Amino acid sequence: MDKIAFVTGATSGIGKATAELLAAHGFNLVICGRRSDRLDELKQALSKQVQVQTLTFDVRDQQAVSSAIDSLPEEWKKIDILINNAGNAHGLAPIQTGSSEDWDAMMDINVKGLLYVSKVIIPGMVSRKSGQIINIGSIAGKEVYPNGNVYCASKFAVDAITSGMRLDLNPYGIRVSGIHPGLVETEFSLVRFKGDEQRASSVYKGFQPLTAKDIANTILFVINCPPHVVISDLTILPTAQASATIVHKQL
Ligand code: NDP
Ligand code: 8X3
Repeated sequence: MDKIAFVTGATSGIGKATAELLAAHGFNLVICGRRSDRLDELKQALSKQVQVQTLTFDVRDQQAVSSAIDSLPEEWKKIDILINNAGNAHGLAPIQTGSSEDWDAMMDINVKGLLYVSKVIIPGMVSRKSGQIINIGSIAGKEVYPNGNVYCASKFAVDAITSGMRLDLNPYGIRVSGIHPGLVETEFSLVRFKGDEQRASSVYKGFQPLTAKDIANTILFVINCPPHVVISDLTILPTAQASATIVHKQL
């Protein structure tokens, strides 16, 4: 069987664009998310190019994560590339008024969910002494911005976990990369602002944001590096964005 890539958060945005691009480059795919209708639709489209398995689970539910992955046919359990992408921001509020439900969601999804998925997939990579893990962090995991508090903390944690994985998996030839995007126009802000379309679209007004395809291209570049090369840490920003807080907008 050709290489298998396992993509979390494939129902939307960066994960979906990555699944589409990897399919076009011949990777068989395990695509994951909670919205099974979207996974089925994507599977139907991509199955014309490669073999596709769908797994529906909430990354917060450790039992669901492991039983979903365990349910894969044996030949599909040899995952070559894990792309830990599932995640979101929930809310944008000062620390003194932030909602603890939002805090829980971000820590449980962005940090613990990434760990739960990795915990099931890494042992196979270790025993095969091969594999590649790409964790999607954020510019928010490099710089804290006002009201970003807990989302930033979750992405700083992703950055630290990525470095930790690289250290611990070094003896096994497993390549571990962190990709840290700036502003990418996806459903991200719609989720952050709880469905407020106007507020979400205003985030990307007055400049050209990154697209999900830009990040997918970056992921493909990282995957396609020769086996002796690992891109350990890559930050990618729109040209108009100089830092987490400085964006040159022309409104
Ligand atoms: P989207 O909202 O478009 O996609 C988020 C994806 O994560 C969806 O497929 C969603 O699937 C999945 N997801 C969210 N919560 C869960 C959950 N509890 N269990 C399983 N899957 C879940 O956003 P993006 O594509 O922009 O975000 C992808 C990653 O990129 C995230 O980690 C985000 O933090 C990061 N990022 C985004 C940036 C941006 O500006 N857009 C910039 C930097 C990083 P479903 O709802 O079906 O479960
Ligand atoms: C997403 C980018 O700047 O909205 O991680 O946090 S930002």
